[in-house]
Amino acid sequence: MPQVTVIEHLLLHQKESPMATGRFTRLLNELILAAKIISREVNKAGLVDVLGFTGEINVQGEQVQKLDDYANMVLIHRMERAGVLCAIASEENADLVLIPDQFPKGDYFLIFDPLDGSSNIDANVNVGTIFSIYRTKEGCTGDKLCDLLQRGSEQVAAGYFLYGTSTMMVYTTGRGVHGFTLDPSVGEFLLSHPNIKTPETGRIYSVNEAYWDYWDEPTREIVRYFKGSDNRRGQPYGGRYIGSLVADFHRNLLYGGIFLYPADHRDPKKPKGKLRLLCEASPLSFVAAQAGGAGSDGVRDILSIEPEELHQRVPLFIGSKNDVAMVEEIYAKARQS
Ligand code: FBP
Repeated sequence: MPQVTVIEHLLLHQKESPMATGRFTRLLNELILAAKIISREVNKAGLVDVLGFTGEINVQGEQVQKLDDYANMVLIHRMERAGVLCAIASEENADLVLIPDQFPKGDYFLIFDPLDGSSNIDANVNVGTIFSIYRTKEGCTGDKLCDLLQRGSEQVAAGYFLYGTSTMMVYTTGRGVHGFTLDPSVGEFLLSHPNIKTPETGRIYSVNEAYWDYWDEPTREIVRYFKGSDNRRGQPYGGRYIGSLVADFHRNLLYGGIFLYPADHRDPKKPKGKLRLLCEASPLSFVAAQAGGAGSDGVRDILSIEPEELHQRVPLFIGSKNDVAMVEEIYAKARQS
């Protein structure tokens, strides 16, 4: 297969998009550079002082991992200088990160989870960077949150970098989903998975069943559906759970399956599950939808949710479309009964 780089692929696709200007390519170029720097650090994590905690607690109430902090710093440093952004939002920062005055600004808004799966970093398990890109609303300056919060269906691009056996980039600009693998010998992401399509019915379910006691009855019925034989497959789905959303999502995208992080009814603080709408659920739901899959909060399409807060959380059911539809069906039946 001819070696196609991300930028070449983008330029090829750009011709199809009247809105495309060089600015988006510039944004993606900076994002790719940041991911290469993070990938280098992740790959040698055990050899340099980036394992463990910084001692700080982040806006999510979680202990900050050194590598998470490093990834966040690298991304903000690179993206501030991209010259095409009006603002940045990170899972690690309580508020918007505005572009310093010394740098040129633009009309793109970037949201990211700098290192997803942080609880797995020290154990050398796959982690990733998730990103989501919007354009500021017409006539808005882009430095106020209200200007920037938009439904997932308004994303102009989204995707993730997966730091695993190899480092991959998977993204969509609304024209299908494409995967690239980093070739360290040339330092380039090369096209390895063109036009990814996910099976309509999966064969894997990914959920942390340790929360069984904290789920409501319809949620338990859903998990029973996937782990039993009384389902569309007529046999149990395979149970796989890495505990890194980006890694679980990627495997299920390729093989077919569903990732579930239901609402937790134990702790009133987490009525809506754990995962963040803007930096996790929306970007991955855009990728899923573009690959023929879907993302839902159990009731509605994640891409239709109007965000109210920067760090808003949602229950997440994402992957093969027939499996996500089954989740919504079981919750709908429970609401009617
Ligand atoms: P962060 O690591 O970005 O905070 O993401 C949350 C996450 O680690 C997901 O990657 C993963 O799917 C989930 O939390 C695991 O949660 P739990 O340990 O409750 O199963």
